[in-house]
Amino acid sequence: MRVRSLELHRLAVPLVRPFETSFGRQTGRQVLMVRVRTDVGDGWGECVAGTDPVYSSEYVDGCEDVIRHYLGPAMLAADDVTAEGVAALFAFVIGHRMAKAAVETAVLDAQLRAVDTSFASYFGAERTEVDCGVSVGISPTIPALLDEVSLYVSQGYRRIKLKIKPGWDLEPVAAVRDLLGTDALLQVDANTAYTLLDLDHLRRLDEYNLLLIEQPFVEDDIRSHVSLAGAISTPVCLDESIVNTELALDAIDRGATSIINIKAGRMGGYLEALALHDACVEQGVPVWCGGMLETGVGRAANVALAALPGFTLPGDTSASDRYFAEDLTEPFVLHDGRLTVPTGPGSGVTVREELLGAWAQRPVEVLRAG
Ligand code: OSB
Ligand code: MG
Repeated sequence: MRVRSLELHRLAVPLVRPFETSFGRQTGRQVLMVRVRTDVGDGWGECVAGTDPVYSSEYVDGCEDVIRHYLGPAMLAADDVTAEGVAALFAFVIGHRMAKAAVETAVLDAQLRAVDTSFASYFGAERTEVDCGVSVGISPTIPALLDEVSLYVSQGYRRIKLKIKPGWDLEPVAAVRDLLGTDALLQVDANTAYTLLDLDHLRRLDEYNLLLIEQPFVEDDIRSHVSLAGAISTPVCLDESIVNTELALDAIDRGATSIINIKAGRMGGYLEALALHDACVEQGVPVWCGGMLETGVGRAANVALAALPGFTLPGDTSASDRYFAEDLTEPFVLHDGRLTVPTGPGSGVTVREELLGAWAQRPVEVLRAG
């Protein structure tokens, strides 16, 4: 296909409640949405980068800049663009995976819509619905946390993930384990808030029958994750560190991680995410689908990915109303703790143009060839 233009939409999307992690508290999301307009039709991709470079080195203004100055012009100059060729087209730019993923996903959406194929069938999804978990932020108090967890349990979520940090770990985990009972699926996510000096403290999490502990140490520090994994019985799962398949396989070989959180946005796109999924299936390493507070556009693709056979643990694929009073697309609604995998062409969801206008932070920027 030929890409005629790329549109950069910057939206301010309100959250239904603040979301707090070890790296900060947010009350809304600044979202970059990319629309490609091609000779075979249009496609959308959502950029998962946050407002500030605190989860990864990427941030939304930086993504916009790299698309404007590098990725967009390269794509507009190409005679024949395919989703499978996007990674090679963008290889001259080092890193910037979240920006690359947004553009690649928009191209894939356009490409698949043109041949009436869903993301799910292109990915090789085997399920029509996926088990859903929910990520629960750091609360002001334990009672407030228990209220929030109780709400999600009553809504049917099949797994709870608690954000932890030093000073907010053993106590909230113990209280939630008590609330849920011994067998309910419970895991924790530290978002790099600890160091190896905390090893003895982290070992105390073993008491709570957790599915896993996600990313206790900084993303480059594979060695400390190896040490921790050897010292605790709770499985260690990497998130931030997993930026491509090669590094993931290396971390698995070294014993740093025995479960992988796959986020396509963090890995440069769904094609790289598929490659990692396949490699993990081959190695017998369970994977689950992470999230980045996506609107319906990103959520649709995540739900399709989570329907692949290697995704054996519930993902952070929660319903639209976990984060948004109104979603940018038709809402994703939980049924018996599951979301239905979209079956329509491309992402299978439709962007509500009126919300693009209502949430616009600034006028749409259009990149054209020449
Ligand atoms: O570490 O998984 C994470 C949100 C933003 C950035 C990083 C993370 C998260 C979440 C929420 O945990 C996932 C979601 O519900 O979309
Ligand atoms: Mg995480």
